[in-house]
Amino acid sequence: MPLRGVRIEQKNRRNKRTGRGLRFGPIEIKIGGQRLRPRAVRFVEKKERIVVMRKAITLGLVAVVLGVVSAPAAADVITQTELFSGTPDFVVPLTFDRFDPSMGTLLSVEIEMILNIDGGYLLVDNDGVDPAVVHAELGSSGNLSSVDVSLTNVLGQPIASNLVTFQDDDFSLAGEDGDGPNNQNNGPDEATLTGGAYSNSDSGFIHAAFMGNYIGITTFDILADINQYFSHSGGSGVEGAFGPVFADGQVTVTYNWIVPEPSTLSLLGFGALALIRRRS
Ligand SMILES: [Ca+2]
Ligand SMILES: [Ca+2]
Repeated sequence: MPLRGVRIEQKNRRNKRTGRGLRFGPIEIKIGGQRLRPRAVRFVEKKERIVVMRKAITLGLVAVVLGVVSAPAAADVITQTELFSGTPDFVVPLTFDRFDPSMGTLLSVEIEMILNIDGGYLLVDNDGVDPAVVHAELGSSGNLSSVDVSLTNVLGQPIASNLVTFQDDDFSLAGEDGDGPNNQNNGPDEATLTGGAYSNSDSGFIHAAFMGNYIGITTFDILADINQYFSHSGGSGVEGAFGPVFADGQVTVTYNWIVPEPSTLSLLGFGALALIRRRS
């Protein structure tokens, strides 16, 4: 059972007077970073240590009670997912609800983008005299943006600003076999990367400085900008022919939040403090 904000510490210390061995220092109980009973550092005898340990166990039990009631009474998650699909290039606005502050306290906001591709092709044709090894990539790139909210993550970087889902392959192409520029003949100087189903994603938690953007009773839009992506490299005499991929995916906004119950907390807190005072 977690003891939220409660620490029971006892450090080993070297006896400065005799310089011998390690001895137990005083037990310290801290709640919320505050020491419960401030004591000077001193060395305690074994018998006294047992008494102190018993006191610590009693206080620990109180702390357990405190820990239980001070834990969020209702931690919850709200997840909203909006879908997109089509043949790139396209831009689609995705609309989400802000977090209603009357419900409780917003702890974090996570944004995730998933981008799937399927189909399409990239043909590479060597028109140079020398054979060439060509690296080909085929896919789609996705970019999220918004004028309503910030998409900056906890490291200060934009979330899903350039998410690329692609497949790639390397082809050994023979030298030009006679098709010439702007023409292909399915010869040994050509190869085709045929599009299949692939997926990629990017996600991150919104920087605390921008969480306020997500609080309110209105909605906000995120623009998903989806584009074709292809490239080939490895032969300067290579030309390409291209068929577009189909893309689909989703953007998910997740709110982690709690409902604090301050009245119950303070009542039990006072009760526990009274118990601590009576026993110490
Ligand atoms: Ca050729
Ligand atoms: Ca050609």
